[in-house]
Amino acid sequence: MTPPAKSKFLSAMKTTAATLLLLLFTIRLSAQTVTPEDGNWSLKHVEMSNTPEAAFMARTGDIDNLGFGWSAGFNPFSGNSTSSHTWPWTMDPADPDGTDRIMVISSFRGNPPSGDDGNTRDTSRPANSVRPIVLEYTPPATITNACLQMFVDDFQAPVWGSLYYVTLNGLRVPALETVVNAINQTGPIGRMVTLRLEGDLLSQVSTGRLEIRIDDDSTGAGDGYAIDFVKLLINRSSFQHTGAVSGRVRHPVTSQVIPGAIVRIYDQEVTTDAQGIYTISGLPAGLHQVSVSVPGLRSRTIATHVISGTTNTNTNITPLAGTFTLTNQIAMELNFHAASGFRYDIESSPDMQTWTVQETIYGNDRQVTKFKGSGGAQQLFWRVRER
Ligand SMILES: [Ca+2]
Ligand SMILES: [Ca+2]
Ligand SMILES: [Ca+2]
Repeated sequence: MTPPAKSKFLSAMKTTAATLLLLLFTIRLSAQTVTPEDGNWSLKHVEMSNTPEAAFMARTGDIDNLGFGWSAGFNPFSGNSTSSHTWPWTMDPADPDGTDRIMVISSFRGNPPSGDDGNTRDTSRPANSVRPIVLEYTPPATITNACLQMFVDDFQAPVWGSLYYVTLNGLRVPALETVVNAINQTGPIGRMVTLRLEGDLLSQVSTGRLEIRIDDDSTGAGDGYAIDFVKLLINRSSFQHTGAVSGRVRHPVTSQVIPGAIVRIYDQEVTTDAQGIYTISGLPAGLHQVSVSVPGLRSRTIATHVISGTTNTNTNITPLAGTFTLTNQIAMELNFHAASGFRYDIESSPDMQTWTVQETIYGNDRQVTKFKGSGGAQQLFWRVRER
């Protein structure tokens, strides 16, 4: 008996739907990424030995861009930023605590001093509370070096005025604080941070449990962020994605180039050449801290990024001046670097003995130029003091 046309049509539709579902399932399966250095990206927790990168690797959190997935050809380990994604999103309850979820800083009380981001505006407590991320693993018997990588999303301290602190097993991690307080992710985009664990932090690695907390308990800023995954490498062999950083070191007061300054990124240290220029290559991709030391000046740290296969040529860095007397000239140009978090008093004196504050400048990581004249008939001396 021939089935009626309508039933035939329904049957054909059912077959098509089943084929489509099967196709979608196949695409999903084939889209699953497995690499020798990271294993199966969709696993929520991974421990591996003798990868191409290190003797031991542990990861908490799947590598899935908070569940949004990666665009074609994008590699999260390259050091590049992702494109923007939507927010908020539905959390996967299977994801490890602290990963793939929006976390709004705990000092936020609804009255942000400098505005707020979408993470803060479109989510509420307690669902968006900060959660620490815990990485548990069985560590190898001998640990000589360790590297922590995190894929971070939507950190915007320069925009909203947040001031993050980072702890690892309760210990402050200044290098990571430098990075997360400097990056402006201009919204919901992600990028990897690469941190060398040394000293006290390295000794925590042997405990087999690392608890990472990132929060701001002081500013009340309207800033929320997210972490895709945290990855630990112990006793590395070689990084799969490396790049270089170069820049120039200048004096904070005179702006002249400084030869012989010591610049340090990750586990490498170089000195600047006669033109004050340094280059460090073979660095693991990701956001990093750069520090500079010059005798007679205070060390300074800033953030930079390393992108696989490229050289980031603009990482210029100026050490801090400390308390200094600038000059005893008449009618001169005061030119100095005003670092964030410092106050600068511009003072004058008729005799280099008694100084009077004429102007105060609050540093915002910028170069300041002031022209100061003589005192007419009376000669005036000028100085800048960093407080
Ligand atoms: Ca996930
Ligand atoms: Ca944010
Ligand atoms: Ca994830």
